[in-house]
Amino acid sequence: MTDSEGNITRRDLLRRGAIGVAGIAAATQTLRAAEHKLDPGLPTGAARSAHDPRNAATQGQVSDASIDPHAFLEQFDYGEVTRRPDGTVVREFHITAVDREIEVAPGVYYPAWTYNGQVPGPTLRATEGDLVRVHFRNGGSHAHTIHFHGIHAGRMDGVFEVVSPGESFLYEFEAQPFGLHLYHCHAIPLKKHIAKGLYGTFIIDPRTPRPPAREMVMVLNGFDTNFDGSNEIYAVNTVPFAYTQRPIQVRKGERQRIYLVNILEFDLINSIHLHGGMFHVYRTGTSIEPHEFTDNLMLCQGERHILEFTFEHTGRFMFHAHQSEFAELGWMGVLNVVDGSPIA
Ligand SMILES: [Cu+2]
Repeated sequence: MTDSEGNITRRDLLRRGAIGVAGIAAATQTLRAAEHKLDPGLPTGAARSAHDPRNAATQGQVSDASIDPHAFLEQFDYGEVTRRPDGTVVREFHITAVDREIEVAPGVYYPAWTYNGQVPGPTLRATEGDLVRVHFRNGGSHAHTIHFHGIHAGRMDGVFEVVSPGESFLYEFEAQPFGLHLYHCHAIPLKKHIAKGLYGTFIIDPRTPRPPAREMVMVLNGFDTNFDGSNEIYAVNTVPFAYTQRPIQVRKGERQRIYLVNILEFDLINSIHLHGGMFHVYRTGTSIEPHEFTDNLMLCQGERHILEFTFEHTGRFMFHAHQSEFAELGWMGVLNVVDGSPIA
């Protein structure tokens, strides 16, 4: 239960069925909370499959996450749309930075900094050539910005024009190039402003749309719940094991398109491994031709790619970080492939 210095390690906590520790007292409290949430019908120490979702390191459900991980998968914010006389589409988005405590695992609360109260921030979506206008208001207690990846003027880059609490800024640029981008705060210390939750996905669709598919956004993130400069929790879309406890329903024969963004702080690399199928990789989403066909992909910080795959078999298939430690601390999910009418 302790390391050579007598401290509880995150791995030990994991084995005991809890994560998130701010000192031993808090850890003990967390363990008690977790024990209360254990399934009473399970015999103590009974041998269960290591992959049984009930063996996940968290038990029970979060009740106050900033997002519903299942709804978030398919939530796209296209903004308020108007058209200029020359036909240009204008998309207006409103984003407010808000300090908010969120429940990142059952009983584990994290004092996040958020865009619009949620982590990740809303998934913004435009089409190549649109005029994007983002009305940013800083309702938080620290200075923030929004730095968009993509092509735009220096003043719109969200680095040097820092927005103080109570102030606003209008970001305006043409959406280009098409691809899978992201946005995040660029105030310093950068590591802190990102790790606290100020990030989101920014999709620019090509003028000629991609083929029909079931589309999902997966933001790979984590939380340093004891502020020691490393993550105690790893997740897809904030809530660890959300898609293990409740698998994502997928139709056999239907094309799946994942917008995969790695915004994990503290760990230099992250990865995704898919079971039972192989995926095409469109690196940074900036090509309509795939670059690679694989079942395992590594992503550095800020790297993001579009993945496409179609299941040929029904059944439950895991997807997870291939760093086993990340998987066991929350970055793990299940796709439940069923027969049905594919849409593509
Ligand atoms: Cu910030």
